[in-house]
Amino acid sequence: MSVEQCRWLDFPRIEDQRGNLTFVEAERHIPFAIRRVYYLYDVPPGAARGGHAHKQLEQVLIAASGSFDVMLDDGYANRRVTLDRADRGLYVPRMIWRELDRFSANSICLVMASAYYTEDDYFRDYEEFAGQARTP
Ligand code: T46
Repeated sequence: MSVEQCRWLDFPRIEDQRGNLTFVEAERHIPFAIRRVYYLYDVPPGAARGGHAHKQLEQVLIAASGSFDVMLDDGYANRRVTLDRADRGLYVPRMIWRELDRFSANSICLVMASAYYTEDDYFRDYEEFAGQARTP
């Protein structure tokens, strides 16, 4: 996997005088079958989340409110992106280390995931992850 395979997904945005509406349709907008949805909220100023990679899990992250940064690392290269639009998702494939920080006040990180939660799917040690990522 490469950080270049992390990509933006643009969702429909319907605007009217009452505000905006964005919808996400499973097979149409998300490149995997959604098995789980979770969200990060009430993140205190200066806090960081993530700091791990997944062996198999694929995810789409959305800044449903506010903004935050995601640092993506494939074991060779890294890339930092800002999520600040509720109508745009970031697709993160398996075997990408991620770290989330710079959460704005009242931000919400909404995540759609390809599998149920299991701790067995996590690399929580960077060197262990990088060793595996660099193995041909
Ligand atoms: C990711 C970033 C963006 C569950 O019980 N079920 C779940 O679905 C999740 C995601 C977590 N948990 C438990 C596991 C830990 O005891 O909640 C606790 C905190 O999880 P974690 O430290 O992994 O949270 P983050 O915010 O560092 O990472 C999460 C996801 O784990 C991860 O896949 O990409 O959000």
